[in-house]
Amino acid sequence: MLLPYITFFFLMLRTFRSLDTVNVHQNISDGETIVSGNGKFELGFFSPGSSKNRYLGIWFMNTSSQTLAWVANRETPLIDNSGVVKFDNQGKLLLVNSNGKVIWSSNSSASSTNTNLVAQLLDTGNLVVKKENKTSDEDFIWQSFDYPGDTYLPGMKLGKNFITGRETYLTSWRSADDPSSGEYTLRFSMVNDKYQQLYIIKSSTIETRIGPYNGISFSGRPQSTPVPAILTYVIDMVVNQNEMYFTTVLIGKDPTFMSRTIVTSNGKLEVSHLIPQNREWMSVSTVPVDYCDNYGVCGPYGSCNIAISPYCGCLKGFEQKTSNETSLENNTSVCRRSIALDCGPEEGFHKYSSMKLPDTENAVYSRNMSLRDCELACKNNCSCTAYANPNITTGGVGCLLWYGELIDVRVYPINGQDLYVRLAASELLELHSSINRKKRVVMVVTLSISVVLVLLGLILALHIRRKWKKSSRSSKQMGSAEVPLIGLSKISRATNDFSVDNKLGEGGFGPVYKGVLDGGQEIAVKRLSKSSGQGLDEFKNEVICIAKLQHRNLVKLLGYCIQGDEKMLIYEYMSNKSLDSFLFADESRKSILDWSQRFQIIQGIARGLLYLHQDSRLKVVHRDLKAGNILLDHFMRPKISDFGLARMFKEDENEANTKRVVGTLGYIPPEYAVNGLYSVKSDIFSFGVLVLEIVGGKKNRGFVHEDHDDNLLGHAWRLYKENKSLDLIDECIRASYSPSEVLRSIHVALLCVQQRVEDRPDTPTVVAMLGSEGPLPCPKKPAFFIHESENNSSSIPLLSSSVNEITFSQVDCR
Ligand code: ACK
Repeated sequence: MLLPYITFFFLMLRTFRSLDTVNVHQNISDGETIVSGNGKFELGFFSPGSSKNRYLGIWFMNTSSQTLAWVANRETPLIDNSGVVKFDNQGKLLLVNSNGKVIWSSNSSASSTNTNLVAQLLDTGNLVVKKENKTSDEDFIWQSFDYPGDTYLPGMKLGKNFITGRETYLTSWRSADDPSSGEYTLRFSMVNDKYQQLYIIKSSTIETRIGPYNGISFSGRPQSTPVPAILTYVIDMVVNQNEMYFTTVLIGKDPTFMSRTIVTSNGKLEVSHLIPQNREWMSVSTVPVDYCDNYGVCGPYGSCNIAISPYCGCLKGFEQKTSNETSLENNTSVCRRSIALDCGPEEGFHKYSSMKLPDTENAVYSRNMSLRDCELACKNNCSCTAYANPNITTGGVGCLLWYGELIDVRVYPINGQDLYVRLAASELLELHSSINRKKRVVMVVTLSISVVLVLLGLILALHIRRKWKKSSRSSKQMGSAEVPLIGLSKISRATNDFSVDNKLGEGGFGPVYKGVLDGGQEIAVKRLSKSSGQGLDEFKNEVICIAKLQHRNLVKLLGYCIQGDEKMLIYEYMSNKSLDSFLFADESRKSILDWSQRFQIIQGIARGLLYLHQDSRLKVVHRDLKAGNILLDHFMRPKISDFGLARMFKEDENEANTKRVVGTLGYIPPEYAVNGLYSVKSDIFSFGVLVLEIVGGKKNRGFVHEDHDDNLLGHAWRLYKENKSLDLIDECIRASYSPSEVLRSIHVALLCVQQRVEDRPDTPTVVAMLGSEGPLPCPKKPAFFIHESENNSSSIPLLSSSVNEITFSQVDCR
């Protein structure tokens, strides 16, 4: 008897879960959830960590462990599963316990009673109350983004509304088990006319200052791991009479990308990105980073430098107080002016470069003042102690004037700013003459060294000249390659002298190293071994060919190097390496690539090929398309690499002939293996093999089956004829695949590996067939190689004849 009710209950639950909206007649009970339209966020009841308390919250979906983005009743937990969210027609969300007592309310109200009100969980993770058909921010009656907990999500505004007085800031959780307000907050500087900076505050003490805002980001936030090139964070700073806030906007749409920023319960601000492959959060930047991030740690006029010991010193023109002075004054300040100011006309400013600008609480900002006017304004006011232009985007316009002590200054190794500090005339004179003295000493030393160097140089010149002539001859042959020539020393530095630790692997033509250029860019260096088969011709070919090509599915060549005997290609670094390192690996690595990723990889490779064959400035046949030559970036997007064997065709040229058959067995089409004929259809054949390998997770060459001797192509054809194509699928993705996409991929692959060139589809057709759902032509028996016997050492494979007899299919075929 109970069964129908239980079934009905689960049906209700499932229907409910797919909704992102509830109206005034619907309640949400513990156990029920609503899901944002894009499937990224879910709202419902949860218990954090080991706690038994129940809370209403919003969490990220598809993460390996539950990650909360917002909690409603963080201070008033429910002690059992009886919680219900009600929603009244005045726009109020109410959380009610088993006694009917309201334990949390959104405290919002619509201007009039309205039955068309809805509560909706938006794609951004924002829970909003609004009239049913309203979409804009201003129309929301209430939104959870105005009441954040410890998490900042892109699109949220942190700051203050001067009209309502509401301040929006983050507050840490007490602990992982307890979302109630912890000790730490992240707040914007709150005085209306102050320049923008952020503080991490413990109770009411500033722990760390992040900023000031430099027009692009908050200085003092460490360089985070770069977001993928197609995504950019833009900080939007809004300051007007009514409000002052900042928000971040993600530009460039990668639907899988998720980011969050939290204040942890131990007072750190942490930015993390979700890694789609393992659904785990990767921390990309954390503040505070080091000792110098402790707010004001070196006292007023002190300067912290993490690169020297001790970290704390005084700004130039200031000196350490004696211990007597410090104890007499009974404060922690340790720096004082070496020479007191008298506001005389000779007083001026000393420029400190690469600094974190002092706390702007003591500063006044003028948006339109030039740096020269800024200096004059500071000079004309005896209590002005320093000035700077905080905004690096305005070309020198914008002026901050500090009055009183300069606090929380540090030296940055990179990305610091210029600060001009007022000093007494005699101090400036002393500083500048000591700088001049130093300059003179440096000049004398430099001159003597130069003389010695010139002599040495002359001796070396002849030797270098000889070497240079040799390498420039090679460089000239590169013609008009559109990528820079990079010096060997730079590459050596980037790869730690080609250390074994940096080695990524060994390609056909030599080792590949990971490197990091001086600016921080990660690279992969393909170093052609002297003994390799890739001579100067193939090298030139690869540079000239790929330098002219730019597409998101082709690996990007950043530069090349020819010096002496060394020949190197410098590529963008692909953090997930090659496709074969996933496809043909052990179960756990294989299963990282689920079906939807595999299908996207198939489509990405097809688009890359379309560009090579048709859309680029050249018509290029790759000739060595295989899983090992598909590299995967941070987001598992495929990029075709290794253009050493590629050939450029003239626009009206369709086919070429070679006596030297190159490529990789298992991927070579019959007309090329036997007659040396190649065309874009050779790449189509290799693509077909590759697709079957991606679907099946097995190599074509070396494929064994207990029932027959066919290779993967033969096996796929057998299954196709028996209407069992789905049996081809890699075991470890059985849980994730879409049958229609798998069947379509196999069908298209079989068309690509046809024996006769004219039976294979052209590249635009391949791309179109993969992206549509319409009927497909029927494949004939593919060109598959008879299984090679163990002792067959022939490098040119034997072909089975293709018999054009069966027109039988699973996907509709014409
Ligand atoms: O499969 P893998 O780990 O990925 O091993 C090979 C190895 O170098 C020899 O080709 C890796 N490799 C090649 N080019 C790149 C690149 N641009 N970024 C990262 N790894 C690369 C490849």
